[in-house]
Amino acid sequence: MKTRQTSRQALAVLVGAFAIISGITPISSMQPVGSVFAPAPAIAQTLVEGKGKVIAVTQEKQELVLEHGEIKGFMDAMTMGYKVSSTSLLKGLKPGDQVQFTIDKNKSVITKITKLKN
Ligand SMILES: [Cu+2]
Repeated sequence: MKTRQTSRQALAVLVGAFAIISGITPISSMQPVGSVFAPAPAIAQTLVEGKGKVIAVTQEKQELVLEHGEIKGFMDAMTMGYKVSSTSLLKGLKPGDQVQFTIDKNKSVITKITKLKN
């Protein structure tokens, strides 16, 4: 008896939750992706993209020296060393390669590198 009551209550909760979820879905699908969950755009804003040429690759130090062009809103054109978020990002890179890269401004770390055709 007690068990049956409990499972009935549980079912009612499930049905209620489903109704709430399906009721919200049409509203949230009208919003731009990410606006419902605020943290996503805030994280995206710390990422900036740049283009440059690989000067040196230092696997041991997890570092890449780049001669890069101006990165709007972040820094002017210069040659400098950057840490990378993972050594796997350095794989296949060699001096002279043209690359496009994404930097996390807060950590000053390269999180993504794409090799461009020379
Ligand atoms: Cu720089």
